[in-house]
Amino acid sequence: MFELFADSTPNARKISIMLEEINEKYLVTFINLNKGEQFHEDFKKISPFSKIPVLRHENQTIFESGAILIYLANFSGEFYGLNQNLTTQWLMAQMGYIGPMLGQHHQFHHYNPGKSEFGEQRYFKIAETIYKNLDDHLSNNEYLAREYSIADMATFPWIARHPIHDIGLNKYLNLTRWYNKIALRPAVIKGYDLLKDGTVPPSVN
Ligand SMILES: N[C@@H](CCC(=O)N[C@@H](CS)C(=O)NCC(=O)O)C(=O)O
Repeated sequence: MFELFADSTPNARKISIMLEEINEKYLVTFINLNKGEQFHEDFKKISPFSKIPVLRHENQTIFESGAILIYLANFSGEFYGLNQNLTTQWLMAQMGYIGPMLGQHHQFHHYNPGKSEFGEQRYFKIAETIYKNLDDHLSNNEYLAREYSIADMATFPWIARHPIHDIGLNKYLNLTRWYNKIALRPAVIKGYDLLKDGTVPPSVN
């Protein structure tokens, strides 16, 4: 049995999607970020930077969503792809670039508009470039790393925030094709609804 410490955010959804994909049972322990529960001393013992997600399995806990996905891929023997270097490369691109940059775009463009014109413009442009670069790559690749893998599971919940990005996902045909295909997977639909409150991946208009 796995225990996932999470709130309904893209980084946490990566893990619930993977747990559904490998058909493992898991309990979600809700860490309410708005209430600052990530800063509780007990939680800090398993998450030194006070971030979700954290996964508990048997006698160990793991923080950092990329590390958790690799752990689960090794545990299950699934979704690391035939070429693990390729999968790791795209997973790390999500962890080190796509996630952090789109996260800044959320902050400046959506949650705090009007506070910094520079921040808004900088991260809007970067978000647009990320859409374009992913679209280019997906123009001759079905998935990020050949087969459907933890790299796609890591990236999907970030692109699923497209309604707040205001970039216009529908202009990027290859990225939209990839997004729609993943959004139809039963495990993705179940895992996306991490808190079981009926949340579904947003459709592309
Ligand atoms: N690199 C980390 C990032 C984790 C992260 O930023 N989590 C956010 C939610 S998506 C969080 O816990 N934020 C709480 C805070 O910053 O106080 C990972 O991928 O696990």
